[in-house]
Amino acid sequence: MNQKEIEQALENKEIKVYLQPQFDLNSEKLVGAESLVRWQRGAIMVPPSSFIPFCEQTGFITQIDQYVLETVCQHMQKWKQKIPIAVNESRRHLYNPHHVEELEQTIRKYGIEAKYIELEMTETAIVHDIEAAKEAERKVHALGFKVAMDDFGTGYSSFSMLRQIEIDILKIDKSFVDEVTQDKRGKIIIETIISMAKKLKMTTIAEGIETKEQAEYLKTIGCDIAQGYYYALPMAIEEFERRYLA
Ligand code: G
Ligand code: MN
Repeated sequence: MNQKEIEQALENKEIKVYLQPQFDLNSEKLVGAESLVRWQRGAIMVPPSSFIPFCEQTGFITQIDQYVLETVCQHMQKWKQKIPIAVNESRRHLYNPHHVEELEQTIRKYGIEAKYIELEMTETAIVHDIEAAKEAERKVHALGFKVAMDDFGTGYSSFSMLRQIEIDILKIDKSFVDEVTQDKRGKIIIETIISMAKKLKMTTIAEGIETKEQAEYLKTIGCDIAQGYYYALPMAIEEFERRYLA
């Protein structure tokens, strides 16, 4: 894979935006979705893990992120039922002084209110440059966007970071969810994360829920929102609309 191939893939619409629904753990109602990219290369579906790191390196990720936001806004514009959609934000954006303006221009173009867009920053990106992340958080919050911390628990110094930066939504990484039904220590850790998040007034989303047992357990410990294969795989936007918004 090289730069030219990726650029062409984006141009030729081989890079697709998928949505994975998120459900309220108590009511089981749809409460949002995360947008995720897929590269449909002929018959092959290239997973994001094999092209996103490359795009992060070259900086092309900023164009992919912009394409995702634009595509999501285009669709949201026609939805009657308003639900928030999460988009993943590359750490690259932290260093682009015009990025926040671009975000605002894009949502304005489609008449989307900022509160319906959740910007996911990974814990690792935030730790990497906490000052830049704080600045970005302040600016996007001033415009009304929601801020989510992605992959919580996989990086380091997560806790001190939560003190320094204002986060609306905590996305608890799949690795915690995986262990939750077998492991007593894992249970204590995830319960504590959720109770802390509540006290800090953050919404909690558990990622990568694959079994009923995991869902039941997360519900009993007060986790707010669920996302994972147990509920639904990421799907094409048209399918998402058909299944959930018709
Ligand atoms: O890092 P981030 O949370 O943005 O990435 C989410 C990734 O996890 C996506 O690629 C998505 O397809 C994948 N995913 C979502 N739910 C599940 C799940 O229940 N099990 C597994 N193995 N992967 C999942
Ligand atoms: Mn994410």
